[in-house]
Amino acid sequence: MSFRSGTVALIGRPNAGKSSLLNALVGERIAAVSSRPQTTRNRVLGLWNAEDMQVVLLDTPGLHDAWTVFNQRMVAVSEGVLDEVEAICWILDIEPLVAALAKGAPILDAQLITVRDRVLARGVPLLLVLNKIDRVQKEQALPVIAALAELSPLIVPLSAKKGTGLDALAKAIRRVLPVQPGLYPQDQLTTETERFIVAELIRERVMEHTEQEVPYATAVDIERFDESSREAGKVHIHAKILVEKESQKAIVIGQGGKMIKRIGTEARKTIAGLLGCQVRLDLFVVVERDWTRNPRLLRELGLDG
Ligand SMILES: Nc1nc2c(ncn2[C@@H]2O[C@H](COP(=O)(O)OP(=O)(O)OP(=O)(O)O)[C@@H](O)[C@H]2O)c(=O)[nH]1
Ligand SMILES: [Mg+2]
Repeated sequence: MSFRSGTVALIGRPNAGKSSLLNALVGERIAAVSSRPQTTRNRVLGLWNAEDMQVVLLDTPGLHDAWTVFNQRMVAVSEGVLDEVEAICWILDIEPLVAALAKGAPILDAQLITVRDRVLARGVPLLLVLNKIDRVQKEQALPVIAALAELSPLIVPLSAKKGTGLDALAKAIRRVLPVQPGLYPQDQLTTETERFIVAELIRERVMEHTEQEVPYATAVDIERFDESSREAGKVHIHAKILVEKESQKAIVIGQGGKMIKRIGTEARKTIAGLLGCQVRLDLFVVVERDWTRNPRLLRELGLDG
């Protein structure tokens, strides 16, 4: 069978499951996933290596109404990615679409129509992924597929979380990729640095366990990534969790240090899985006022676009 490869953007609303899908396809936890919207802040590249194709997947920040400078930058990142790809994979959470049809409302609300228009304007093949299929009945999914059929002939219902429907997505993507060799070695998972992924996996745990504004006031900076004992199976990581206020620092640390301990324990497990070795993880919570508006810090954190 001829080998195909190419670059595909994963775009969609915050929380649709783009990063979950990236991880499911890559087969490793490389992108942060949390139940909060706007978890992803950067473009994240993952390689989906199948026997007969290599897909360069670009995970993106969720497309939403940008209202702060920081969020505008996130939307700009997603828009920019659309210029670099052979195909666009638009991830939609199927649950609200089922609900819209049940109410007799149009399947795409105003925000989704904006996304649709931006995507169609690119003129590259569009695949629709209806994610979270595990949350609805099959009979409910069929009318959604019918209602979206005019947008694309390539519609794949799946569950990124359960890993079901991925074969159908592979088939659909193969149809739109050119016959050409892969750009990267077949055993490579990503071009992101381990440092970046580790920071993301720590931030993911903060986002999952904190509430209100705290998830959005947080960034993670890896101060030290000591690999001197890696051959012996050990890595020592020193990471700073940046917040904007003292009150947020207190929340991230938690009563008696309970919260930071939980974040550290969970993050360490995932990081150890990713690095394939033992990990010592030291976390420090630091107040850095206005880091989301500080160009120097944004640059240091790779968040300046
Ligand atoms: N039930 C169910 N939940 C899912 C599925 N895929 C993702 N989720 C959950 O949806 C939430 C959001 O997932 P993410 O992968 O972070 O979504 P995202 O689109 O990357 O979100 P942003 O980065 O904020 O734009 C998480 O709680 C996931 O566990 C799925 O197939 N089924
Ligand atoms: Mg994401």
